[in-house]
Amino acid sequence: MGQIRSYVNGRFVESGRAFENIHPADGRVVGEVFEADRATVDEAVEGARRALEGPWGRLPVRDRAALLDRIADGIETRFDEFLECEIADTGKPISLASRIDIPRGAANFRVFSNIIKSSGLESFRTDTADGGSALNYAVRKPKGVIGVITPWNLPLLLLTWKVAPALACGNAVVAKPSEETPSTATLLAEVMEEVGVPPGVFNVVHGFGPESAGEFLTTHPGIDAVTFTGESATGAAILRAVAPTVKPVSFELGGKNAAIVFGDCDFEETVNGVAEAVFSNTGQVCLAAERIYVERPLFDRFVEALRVRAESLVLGWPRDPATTTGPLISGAHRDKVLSHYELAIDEGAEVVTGGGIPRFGDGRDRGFYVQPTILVGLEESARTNREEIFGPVCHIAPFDTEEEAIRNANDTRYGLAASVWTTHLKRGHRVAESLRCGITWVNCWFVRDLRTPFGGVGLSGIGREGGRHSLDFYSELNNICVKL
Ligand code: NAD
Ligand code: 6OH
Repeated sequence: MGQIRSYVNGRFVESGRAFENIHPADGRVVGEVFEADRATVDEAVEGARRALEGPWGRLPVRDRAALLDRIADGIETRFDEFLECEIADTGKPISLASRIDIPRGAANFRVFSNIIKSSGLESFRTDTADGGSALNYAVRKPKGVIGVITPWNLPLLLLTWKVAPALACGNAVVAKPSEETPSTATLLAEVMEEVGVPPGVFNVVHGFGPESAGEFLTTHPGIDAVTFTGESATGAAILRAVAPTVKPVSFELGGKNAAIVFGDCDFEETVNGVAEAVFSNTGQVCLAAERIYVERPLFDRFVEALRVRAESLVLGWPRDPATTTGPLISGAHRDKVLSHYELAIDEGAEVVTGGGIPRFGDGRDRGFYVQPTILVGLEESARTNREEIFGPVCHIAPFDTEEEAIRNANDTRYGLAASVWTTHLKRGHRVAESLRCGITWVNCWFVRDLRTPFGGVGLSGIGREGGRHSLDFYSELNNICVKL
């Protein structure tokens, strides 16, 4: 995207400091990002506050919804540019970005346009002491200026997942995308401008977390709520930052997700599904399965089938339609993933496949690829089974009873997602319900209905978004009690 500027109060602005935007497939510099300083963040927040006081704050719901539809149209009109930008920033395969990332960017706006149009609220008729009655009903109001902070793994998808409901509820937004993936957020700002979103309603500030745009946002007294997706440790830092100004938060954090494979599963469907859950987006998905538990009679056959799957992945250039697996996001993240591969070996793991860096003999050797990796043989207590790795890697362990599988799956401080693979109907329901997490799939993975609650327990987050759960976070309810 060349030079990438923040979008503040309806203007694209530069600043004195810039950092490089690197293409993860070959380490090439593909752009320069101007870092927002404190004054720029102040200007964004002030612009957002003014927008709330202007016509945006009085816009009828149907007009807000129509604007969301136009934003979705705008993303679709510029689909190929969004695709190019997402690929340049992340190195993810075109097959993935064109199927998931960009379409979901548009879908998030359409879905919340529909949801806000059709949402209603509860009312109660209340008996009063004088023998009469009162009518209670709630009205929904915007929360104010929402700080949106998002990660690099699904940049447009995760940004719009928060921006769409925030705007649907009538808020103004200051968004800080990840420093690794600034481009699609900037393109989204262009779309907002093109379709007539008033200045100040949507702002983008580029930069890092600590002592940069992220922290300027979370500590800003003019920000009314913070919604964040990213690492659990960052969530903890943000909680500390918002404490003095008591801002509400919505957090979608890390995961160490389990997949439980029973002997009665549909084998082909399960191997396909688990391979997707482990390796898609090069394992850089908060919902990815990193701990696989397989009923003992099926264990050897399953490990072998997943090995064949892992070895057939195509680690290619992002624009090659045949590529299934891109690089990791950065050299630093690759170092982290490789250190986990080494740790697993130190802990006594047997490496079924992978474990290192692939060699290509071309520019990809300067990129951040790692081999898809399968590990077996570790204790449950090993760090490899405890810490989120966020790469194309899983550990597979056998189990003997349903109780043991549930106990192991739940033995984590995280609790985002899980999957259960079985053709036994009652068992599917039973096991799903006994797992301590926010999202459980049975015989599938990452099948999304945007009306459903999405979020995690424990280290995996605070609150739920999706459908009316998003409306509840992005608005304040005012209960009105009328004596009749
Ligand atoms: P990260 O926490 O390092 O960064 C996320 C965002 O927070 C970035 O925009 C970053 O600049 C900003 N940030 C960092 N420190 C900050 C601070 N002190 N104050 C304010 N902002 C700050 O996460 P990441 O490395 O970009 O993404 C990977 C992590 O995100 C993984 O742990 C993954 O599990 C998690 N994740 C979770 C979900 C989910 O829905 N639960 C989705 C995607 C990613
Ligand atoms: C995390 O990496 C994936 C999160 C997915 C969503 O938030 C979603 O709405 O599908």
